[in-house]
Amino acid sequence: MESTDLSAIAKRFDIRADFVVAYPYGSGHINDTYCAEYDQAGHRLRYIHQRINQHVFKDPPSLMENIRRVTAHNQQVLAQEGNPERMRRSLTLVPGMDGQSYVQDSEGHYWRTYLFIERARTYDKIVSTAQARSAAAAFGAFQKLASTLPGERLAETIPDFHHTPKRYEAFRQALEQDACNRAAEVKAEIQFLQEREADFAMVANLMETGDIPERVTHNDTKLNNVMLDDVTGEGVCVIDLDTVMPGSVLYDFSDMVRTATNSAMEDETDLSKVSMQMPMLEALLEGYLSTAGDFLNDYEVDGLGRSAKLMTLECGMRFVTDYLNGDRYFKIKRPAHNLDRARCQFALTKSIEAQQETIMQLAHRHYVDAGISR
Ligand code: ADP
Ligand code: GN1
Ligand code: MG
Repeated sequence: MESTDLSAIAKRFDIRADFVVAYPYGSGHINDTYCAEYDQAGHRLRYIHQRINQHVFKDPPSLMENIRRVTAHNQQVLAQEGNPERMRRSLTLVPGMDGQSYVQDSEGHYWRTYLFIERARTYDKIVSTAQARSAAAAFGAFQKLASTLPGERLAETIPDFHHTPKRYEAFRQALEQDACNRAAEVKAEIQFLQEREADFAMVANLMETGDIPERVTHNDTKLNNVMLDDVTGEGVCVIDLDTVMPGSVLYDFSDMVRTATNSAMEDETDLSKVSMQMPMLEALLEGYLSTAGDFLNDYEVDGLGRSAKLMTLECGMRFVTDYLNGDRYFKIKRPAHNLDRARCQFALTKSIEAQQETIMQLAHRHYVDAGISR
């Protein structure tokens, strides 16, 4: 999109500054994100403008209502705590000129604007255990803040988002339809998934019985959805709130494992480079339990290790499903991108499986070490 179009969108938000320039920003797979620079009486300010992906999110107004409630609640709690950095610690929506949390353009697309979190950045690949600890502590703190959200149940912005057995059903349908004649290319992946069918319901079943409680969770805790401070490396702000909705803390922890322990990029094609790095997982446990440990029940604690691989497995399955469907969901940068991503996730799944016993021991030890009493 041209920056001239962006300037028309920009005018519709309540920004007391002159639009200067806008450019595509970040490496998210879903929304169209732009960083826009403004001049406010000689001072350069940045904002994030985002066009919501309506193919993925069918009901943007209720999605925006979720985000409005969650961000307002977080800001309120941080203000009550007297946090001097509260505007950096939680996303802040900039309303439209009409006071709404979004604006709609002439083509019917929904746009929203956030204050730009300065002096912090996201990472597509982990560099240090300190980063894993900080990211996990920030996601745990986010869950804790969300646990006091007042009002009715949040809308499910994508129904059954992490219901892994239903994701497998979608995979099987895509395979049956084989809309792009790609099924022959994914024989190894089909077998890989068939061999693991018994694992798919490990969280869904316990949620159905109520042993694992439904909580307000983030549901997309990939490493590049948390901003780390440029100087201290601390987890400053959790972003990408489109999937904040009812879920399980185990989805959040398991997705951290997927993105923060991988020794390679999400789409690495040299699979010999892909492995689950145990020191990163240990740092995730430490960081997560430091902020979220005191509200977890026994099933959740047990599940941290047990379901460590689930989101890696599920995400790989989603990538291969999208490949079969003709790449209609995730943004791609090359023809077989989704297949590469899937293969990388499955290689990582195998690496997690190979280290499962140690993961269970570590999870237990860290929980005891955290000295959490209930
Ligand atoms: P997507 O849903 O497509 O992943 P995100 O909301 O994660 O979109 O945004 C994409 C990228 O834009 C992020 O990874 C981050 O680098 C950057 N970003 C998003 N919101 C902000 C913000 N408020 N301040 C600074 N950078 C941001
Ligand atoms: C998408 O929006 P982004 O890039 O942070 C996806 C996640 C996947 C992830 C895989 C709404 O996350 O569920 O795990 O890609 N988000 C949605 O990288 O589907
Ligand atoms: Mg994102």
